[in-house]
Amino acid sequence: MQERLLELKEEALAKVEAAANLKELNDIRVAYLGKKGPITEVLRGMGKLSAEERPKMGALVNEVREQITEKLTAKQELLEKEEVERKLASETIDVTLPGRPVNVGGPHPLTKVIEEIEDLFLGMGYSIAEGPEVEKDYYNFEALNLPKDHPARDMQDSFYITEDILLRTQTSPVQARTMEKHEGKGPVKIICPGKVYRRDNDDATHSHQFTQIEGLVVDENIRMSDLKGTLNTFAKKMFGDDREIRLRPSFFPFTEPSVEMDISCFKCGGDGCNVCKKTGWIEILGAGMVHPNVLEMSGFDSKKYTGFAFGMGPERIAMLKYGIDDIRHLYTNDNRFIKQFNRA
Ligand code: 2NM
Repeated sequence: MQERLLELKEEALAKVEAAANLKELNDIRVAYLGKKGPITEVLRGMGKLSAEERPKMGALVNEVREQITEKLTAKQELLEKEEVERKLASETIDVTLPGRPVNVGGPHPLTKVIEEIEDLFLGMGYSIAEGPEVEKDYYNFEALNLPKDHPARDMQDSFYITEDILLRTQTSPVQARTMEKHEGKGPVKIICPGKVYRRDNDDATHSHQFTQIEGLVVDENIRMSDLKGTLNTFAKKMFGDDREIRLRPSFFPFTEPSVEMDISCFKCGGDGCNVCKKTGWIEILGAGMVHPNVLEMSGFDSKKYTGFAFGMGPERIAMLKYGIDDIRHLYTNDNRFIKQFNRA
């Protein structure tokens, strides 16, 4: 029995010595010292020994186990240390290497124009109103004096989702909703920036999705002169102090009378150049006095209240301002394009 124990000890110590990794070491630990291992088996056989031999053998078993355990622990420490050293060697970082360049973007030109217009109107006491892009036919058309079968609905081919739900074709439904919320009481003084959608084939000047900013003021005694003064201030703040404006008669179903506003060309000052197509004037926005039908449908007494409204396209303004020749540049998000507006 003693011989068998010493044999097992030598065997175990040799294997521990030869173990190549922690997994092998653990397997050896289980094989020799575990409950089903040969040493436990020797212990079990001790019942057959005489009372004299039993303590001696017990002591020997304990000594053998201790020696194996000691060797295991030492080997484990060695293997762990080797592993750490291997890791350190393979994961060295050369702190002198230059960093990888980060492709930094910049503010999007469209965002810049929208924020500039927003700031300008906020400074004149307007609030910003927002609403859903998936809109009811009622707010998008009906409440804006465009009843079903109105010929002007053809002007805006729309993305319909159901018979009476569509992607809004303008931001004016937000204004109809806001007026409704006021329950017939003024003043209303808002701008509505946001995305709109029209069924159009994309090209250099058209996009099926673009942005609009529309403004609305409703109160007692709002007149055309208020609209004109507001637009004049806007034109000068946005395009330069020496801008002049001119209003041309136009038509929109939701305003009467309706106008279009031109500004004197900010590039040539009115002499005629490539930006203004030799006319000296650049068309910027549409506007007008809110149609009484629109006021009434949104709950305002059109005998007591009047209002003006205007609408513009930030894409067009951004393209004019930055000399962008294709609207699609604003949507392809090529960083080489966007980066150029960091400083402007
Ligand atoms: C424009 C031109 C003229 C407009 C009208 C309204 C509302 F809701 F008050 F009826 N919102 N926006 C309007 C008027 C928009 O865009 C070229």
